[in-house]
Amino acid sequence: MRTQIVIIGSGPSGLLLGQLLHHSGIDAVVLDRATHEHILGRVRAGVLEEGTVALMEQCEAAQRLHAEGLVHDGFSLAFDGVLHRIDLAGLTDGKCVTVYGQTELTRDLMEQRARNGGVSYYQAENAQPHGFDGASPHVTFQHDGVEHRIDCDFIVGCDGFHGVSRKSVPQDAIRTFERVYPFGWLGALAEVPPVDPELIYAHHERGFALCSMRSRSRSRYYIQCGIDERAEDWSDVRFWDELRRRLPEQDAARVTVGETFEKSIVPLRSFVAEPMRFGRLFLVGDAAHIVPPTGAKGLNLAVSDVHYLFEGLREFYAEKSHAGIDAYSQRALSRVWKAVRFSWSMTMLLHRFPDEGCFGAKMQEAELNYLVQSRAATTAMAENYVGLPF
Ligand code: RFL
Ligand code: PHB
Repeated sequence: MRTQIVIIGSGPSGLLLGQLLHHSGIDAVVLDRATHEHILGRVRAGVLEEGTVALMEQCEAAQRLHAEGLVHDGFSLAFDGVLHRIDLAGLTDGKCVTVYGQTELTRDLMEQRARNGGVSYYQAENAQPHGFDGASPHVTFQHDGVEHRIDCDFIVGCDGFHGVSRKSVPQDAIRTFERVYPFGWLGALAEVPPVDPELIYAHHERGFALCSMRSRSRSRYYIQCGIDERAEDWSDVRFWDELRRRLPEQDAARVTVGETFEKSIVPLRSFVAEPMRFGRLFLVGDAAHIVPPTGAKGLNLAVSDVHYLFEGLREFYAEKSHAGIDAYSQRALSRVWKAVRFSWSMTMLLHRFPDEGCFGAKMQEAELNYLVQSRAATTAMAENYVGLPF
């Protein structure tokens, strides 16, 4: 079999790239080792930047997002028993974010791909990119017990942090940068109205907490926890108690409790692989970089990578120009590092770092106070949170 592009990974970045290519008449095959039910069972990101919404519109997949997504023009920081609202729109010339679950965005893109007759292989085993350092790249994999080989012009690794694409690159061709944080996030969903119409990021001596949502009737909450803890050890009673202890009293009193589901613990990490192109193989999204979720940047960064790569590939096929694909890695990384910095700084500001002692805690307090008193500092936070342009 032959196609123009093989995309390894059917998460949001692989599917979005597939749709954009389809709209430009460029053929792509998408492979994923998981089933599509498994992919749609994962609870992940919730906050979309305007650039992400615009790309969903560009591939005509934004109808449900516009109907069901919640547009937020602000969020709150909670510390010292008080909520401080960050007026995103007021500080950024009217920019907002949209709260719409990654699961729903992925479902919209999957359904659109199926309607357009795009070729996808789920449960593709042992996918392996070959020959990307020369002129004849191809991907091999097994599906339903049958060995497949797809020849192509380019291979795109959209296969997440644990995928095969980055691992296929010779060690001496890639450089990685990493920071692992000494805690995790325990996340839970509950079929209860959110405590506040907007998100609350809470800094507390017991640890960080985040109040988010999926709709006006479904809440998504996170609390900082130990890296070695187990979700099973967190009963609903313990979870709600701990969440409320970390919020200002009057907000804690507004929390509606209920049965939680999808309780799980995620580690927090910053990671970047450079470059993001190796001959005819490109890395996109979590395959190339990871940010801690504190800044709500991971999915949005995957989408800006898709934008740069799509523009490069479109130019390559329409104008026979290599300029866009040659610039891909440098353009993407320039935005990636800024989001890595922002996510790191939000993480450092809001979490409890047991090893940093009293001095570290005082520095966080001083920074939080400065942040909410200085329009310049709040503007910088708002500008990064709504997403830097791409
Ligand atoms: P994905 O979504 O991980 O998809 C990769 C796909 O590749 C497949 N795969 C393979 N397929 C074939 N062969 C192999 N060898 C393969 N190995 C893997 C996998 O099955 C999968 O389907 O990567 P992608 O597309 O780059 O998307 C990235 C985002 O998923 C991620 O950055 C975000 O979820 C991060 N994130 C958030 N991002 C935001 O922008 N805003 C948020 O509010 C936000 N909150 C979050 C988050 C991530 C979280 N977790 C769970 C880490 C909150 C959390 C709790
Ligand atoms: C979420 O709703 O899952 C979410 C929101 C904001 C974040 C991280 C996760 O910063």
